[in-house]
Amino acid sequence: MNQEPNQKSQPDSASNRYDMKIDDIFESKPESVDPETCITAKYYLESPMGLRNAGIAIATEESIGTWTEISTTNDWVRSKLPAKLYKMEGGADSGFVYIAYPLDLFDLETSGIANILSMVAGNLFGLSAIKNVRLMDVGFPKAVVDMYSGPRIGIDGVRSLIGTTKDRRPHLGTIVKPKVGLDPDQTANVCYEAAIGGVDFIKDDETLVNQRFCPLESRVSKVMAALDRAESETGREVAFAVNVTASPANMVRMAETAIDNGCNCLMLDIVILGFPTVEWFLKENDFKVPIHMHRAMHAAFTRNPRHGIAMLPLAKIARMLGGDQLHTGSGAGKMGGDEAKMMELQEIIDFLRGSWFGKKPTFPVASGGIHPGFVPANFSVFGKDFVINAGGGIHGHPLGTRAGATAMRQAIDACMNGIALSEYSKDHSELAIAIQHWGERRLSED
Ligand code: CAP
Ligand code: MG
Repeated sequence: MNQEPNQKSQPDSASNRYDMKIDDIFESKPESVDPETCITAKYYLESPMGLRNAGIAIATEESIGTWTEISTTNDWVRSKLPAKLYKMEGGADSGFVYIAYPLDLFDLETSGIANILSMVAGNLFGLSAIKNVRLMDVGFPKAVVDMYSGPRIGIDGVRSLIGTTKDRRPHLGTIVKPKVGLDPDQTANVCYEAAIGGVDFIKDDETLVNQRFCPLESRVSKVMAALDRAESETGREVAFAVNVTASPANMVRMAETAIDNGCNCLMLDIVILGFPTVEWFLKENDFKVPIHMHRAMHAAFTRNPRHGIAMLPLAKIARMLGGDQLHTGSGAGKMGGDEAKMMELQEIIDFLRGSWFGKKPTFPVASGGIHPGFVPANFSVFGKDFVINAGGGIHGHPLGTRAGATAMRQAIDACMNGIALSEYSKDHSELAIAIQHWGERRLSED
């Protein structure tokens, strides 16, 4: 229900401390907000001061106001820079507010994503008069999106690397497990087994970088040699995403080392790195390999449905900065969730693969607690254009990694052919053993 801000009634005390005239902040006609000249943000909030005053507080705090009247604002500031509360949906004390931040507010050239986040996701989370607030979505105009490369390789590029341009099936990925501890030779052996078993993609786990027990240079050269050996037997290239999450100077050095040793994919833990570092790394370097974006730490602020930052804004930033693959959450797994979570997931998937100011699409990655029995549930959410990752779901197969990868491929093939796992497993033993071991999440129509 759209409740137009009522300009007549005076806001209560909580908001009129802000040094703003009401018409500075309210855009009473949502259609008059020009999305080409603003960054827009949608927030869910709960506040005893009411939806409208809470929206005022955010718009004011994040643009030109503060908590009290000040004598130093001038007419130019008031005319050019106020953020505008332009739409509200919901009840008196909770619901959604939409705020437009004029591009003139930002330092897009030198500060970039840092400055954007300092406004649309800054102090507002700590405003004491707002009980809960969650950034649900952010809208970037073309002028902002054009400042970034977006995915350089994109879904089609990753598919042509792996050789699935024609059959466009989901890519099968795995994470070397144990997540840390294997030496380079042991890591290479796990990768060889997974490649022979049928994976398309292997990644370092998010906590493995260049530890003494598995130095990056040695790991990459041995793994790539093992994958070359597997390719000579299977005819299939496998991408290996090397985690280079580190301080900027070390990231570049490690990425160069990885590339020099044949690496064909780089992985960044984007939340841990921080978006300005990701922005810098991808703007200053083009390693000409897919960039796999892991989102470890995201749950610190994406998980609570009433407070924090939803995954959709992170997904938009990730694609804009240049992520070729992005972890999105799974349709079933250890980090899956309820109906609302599934709706959010669908929105993220649709965005990543949708058209967006000419940017290449980003491969959504389903991961976390996935095993063959969970493939149909993920397939029903993601369709074919996604990467389905299984770590424990491959290396925990009773017959080992190779059989685990084969079982996952069999589950994918069953879904591609519209055959229930219970049927398909009758003549695919690795799948049958996996289902016996972990069970399966049946779809209602099975
Ligand atoms: C999966 C994983 C990934 C999670 C991250 C892990 O391993 O390697 O980091 O998928 O979650 O460490 O949990 P398993 P998300 O397959 O063994 O669970 O993809 O939701 O960001
Ligand atoms: Mg992991």
